[in-house]
Amino acid sequence: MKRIALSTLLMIAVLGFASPAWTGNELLQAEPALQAQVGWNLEPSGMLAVGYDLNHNGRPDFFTVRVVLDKYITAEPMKTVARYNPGHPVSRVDYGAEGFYYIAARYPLFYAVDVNEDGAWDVLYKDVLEDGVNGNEELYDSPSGWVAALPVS
Ligand SMILES: [Ca+2]
Ligand SMILES: [Ca+2]
Ligand SMILES: [Ca+2]
Repeated sequence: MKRIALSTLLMIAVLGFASPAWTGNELLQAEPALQAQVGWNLEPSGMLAVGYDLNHNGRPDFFTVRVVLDKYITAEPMKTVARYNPGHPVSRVDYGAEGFYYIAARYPLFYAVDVNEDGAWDVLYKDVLEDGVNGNEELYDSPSGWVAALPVS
């Protein structure tokens, strides 16, 4: 009897420890200014990931991931393309004298945290309404397996 009580207590302790950390969005924060980015990358999915180094140790730890709305090659400079697309992040890859431009959605669809800064995302939040960080984001995945058990939603 005593043993049952103890294991129940343990389970409550474990649940109590695990759930507040992962049902909430403690690791999620609003996207910093795009100018503060340390780099960007096109994901295999075709989405645009922007990295940030929030603790300033030279390694990115926070990422935003956006749907790419448009891409094209033009000789127009970055400044001009950005002016055509106000409010949208614009990325450029040099393509000879021209530029290959990616026009991304205004707000991210995903926010990723690389807690141990090893390059593999540990926690992925989804903001299905793409309306910025305002509390309606949901814990979506742990690509690295860092979060062993995601809460059942
Ligand atoms: Ca960092
Ligand atoms: Ca990681
Ligand atoms: Ca949101």
